[in-house]
Amino acid sequence: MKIFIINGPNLNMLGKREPEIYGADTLESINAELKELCDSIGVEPEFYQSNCEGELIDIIHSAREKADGIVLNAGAYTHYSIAIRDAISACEKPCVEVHLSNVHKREEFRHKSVISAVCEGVICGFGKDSYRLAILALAGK
Ligand code: DHK
Repeated sequence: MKIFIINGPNLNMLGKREPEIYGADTLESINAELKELCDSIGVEPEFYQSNCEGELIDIIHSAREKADGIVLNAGAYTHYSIAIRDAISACEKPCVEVHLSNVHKREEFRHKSVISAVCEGVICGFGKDSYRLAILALAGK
């Protein structure tokens, strides 16, 4: 089973960016841990990060042919990108929406997600473990 693990805007800044909200780990170290998890359960991960909406859309489109599922932290695009929502629909692969922080405890504009309705499920608030839980859910573990 192949899973695309996709991070959107500003998530390349993890470790430096508001660590009290997003944690002290870098994206690189989180991805290294997720790779170990994937290896232990027979999942093949591919990791992507982009700050550009169009690039994220291209990556999601490519999952249609190349992946069995997607773990997606779309960052702030979660809250307003209909284009990313449409890409998830077009891809026709199960997608789990992930957030490090509990967006519902934060500013009101983060309470709304335009992508949840086209995702299999949503996991938020567990820091880097949100990604682990999403991988386990997709893998049916
Ligand atoms: C990450 C972001 O960059 C924010 O724009 C979202 C999400 C929350 C997170 O918690 O991982 O609102």
